[in-house]
Amino acid sequence: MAKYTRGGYKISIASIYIGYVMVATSYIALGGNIGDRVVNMLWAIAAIGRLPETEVLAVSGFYNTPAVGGPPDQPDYLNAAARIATRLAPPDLLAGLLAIEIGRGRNRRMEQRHGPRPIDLDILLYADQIYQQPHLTIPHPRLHERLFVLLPLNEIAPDAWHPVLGCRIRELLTRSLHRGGRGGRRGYKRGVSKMLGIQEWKSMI
Ligand code: A4P
Ligand code: MG
Repeated sequence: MAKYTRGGYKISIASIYIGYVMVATSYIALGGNIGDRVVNMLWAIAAIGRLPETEVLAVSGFYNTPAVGGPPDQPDYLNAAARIATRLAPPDLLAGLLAIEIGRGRNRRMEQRHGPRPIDLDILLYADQIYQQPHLTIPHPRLHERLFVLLPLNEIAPDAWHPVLGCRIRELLTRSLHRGGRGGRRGYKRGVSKMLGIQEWKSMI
């Protein structure tokens, strides 16, 4: 597909334009393991929907997942994925997500790497773009390694395309489940479970 570069990121000519501003479909990972995890998740979803020029199109169920990495004995996470439509460029979308994290009490200065946090919002995919800057990498560089990302993402976007690995999310999930080990099938059996289906959490709003 023909592409040109503007402002450091590639724009596909297949992207949709409404007026003069491109609308991109993007996928966001949500995760947190401090406080009331369900409330934090619902709060973050609502806040994403209030970002300028952004609409939440779909959200997966909420998954209870054992922590991967970080300090020992940190609490389980709640993880989910959301599909959004946005006119924000990737750096502006990231800035919006970081502001939401801070609004929910996240304080990076006090955190250990991969340590407990009320809410973490990562950009997984942005249209079919590959974006590499010092503070932002899209697709998210660890998307394909993590069952806690792939399970919810596959629920809402099995056919979404990973532009670096050249395959669909459903294939990445299948590979991850068959790999075994920490993020694979054995990890799944060790405690990843769907805590709330979409209808269940929607009924809580
Ligand atoms: N950054 C670069 N690319 C991106 C992107 N695509 N989306 C930069 C968002 N941010 C991106 O992230 C550090 C910096 O990465 C950001 O300031 C941004 O400039 P952070 O949110 O401060 O820290 P982090 O999330 O701890 O770092 P990292 O390395 O992104 O960690 P991961 O990979 O997100 O893992 N276990 C379970 N079960 N569930 C989880 O959700 N999450 C983590 C964090 C570890 N273990 C987990 C979970
Ligand atoms: Mg993050």
